[in-house]
Amino acid sequence: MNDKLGLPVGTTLDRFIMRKQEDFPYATGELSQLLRDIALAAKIVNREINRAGLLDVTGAYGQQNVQGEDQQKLDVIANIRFIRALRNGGEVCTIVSEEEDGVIQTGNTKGKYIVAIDPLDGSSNIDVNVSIGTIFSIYRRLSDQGCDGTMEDCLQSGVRQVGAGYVIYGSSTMLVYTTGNGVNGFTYDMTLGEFFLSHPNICTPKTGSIYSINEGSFNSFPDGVKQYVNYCKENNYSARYIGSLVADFHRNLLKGGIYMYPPTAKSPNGKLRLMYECNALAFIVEQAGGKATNGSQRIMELVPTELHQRCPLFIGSTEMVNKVEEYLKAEVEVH
Ligand code: P6P
Repeated sequence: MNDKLGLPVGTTLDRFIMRKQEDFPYATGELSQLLRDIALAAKIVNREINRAGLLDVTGAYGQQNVQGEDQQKLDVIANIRFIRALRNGGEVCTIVSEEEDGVIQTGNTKGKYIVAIDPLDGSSNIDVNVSIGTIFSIYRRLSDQGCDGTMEDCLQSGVRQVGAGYVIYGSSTMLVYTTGNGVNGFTYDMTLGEFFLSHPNICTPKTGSIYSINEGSFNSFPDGVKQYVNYCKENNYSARYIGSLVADFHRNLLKGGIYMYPPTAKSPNGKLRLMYECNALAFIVEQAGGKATNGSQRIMELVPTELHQRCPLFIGSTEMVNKVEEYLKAEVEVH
């Protein structure tokens, strides 16, 4: 199989990035270098995760992040590794990280790019050996080069992303990303230390029969979501919920399905963060032919006002997202 460029499965990530760059006559290579920097950090974090059980870097770090969530040791390690790789790479002026209260200025004042990142999502699953992931969005800065990135640079809508991707540290480690021309997946070969093109030109099925949601919160779901969950049961869909966003999203992307994190009593605005979870996965799923909304609005058109703001997320196969939106719309019309 080949991707849109005709590059064969087995092409290295580096060669793929170079060929993609050739397609952009005015590309000067900075975005390509940024992607390489992310891949480098992913390799390092992958090694730390694989050794976690042996090096006693599992478990809680003993502090909480800005979200008030207990940081895991690997959360902190991953955050340090990605910030270091982006700082040393030189292309990124400012970073928004789930693990940091405010923005991180890298000192690369000539850097053209902003990165919003969840260095290690689902980290509570680390100790029980469940797949976890890194999620990232890339934006061009709006401010002039020569100074630190601004808050306006960081609070851009998802439609302004120039790149987005995730790393899934699972039965195999994969990097899946888009720069706005389709979605491609690369599988990591630890023996060679390389990512190889394994899933060229990923297209997600228009519909599916897998639904992912934490039904433990069913009683506090909006009525429209309750009705859709019951619709899934009546149609004998499969309930698949790993509790790790990247793992649930990746399976649904390849097989067809929908992941939902609606407003709940515990998380009235949903649990997932717009800047470094929802926007990135929304860009990917749209590039793969799917859909991502907050139940009524396109995720990528939401205008961010805070770095760590949360939003409800309905993401996956277009026809499945449309269906839950029908139930939610009917709920609104009834009230
Ligand atoms: P709940 C992990 O903490 C995470 O951010 C996502 O990876 C995951 O899908 C979700 O939260 C799980 O949340 O409330 O169902 O445990």
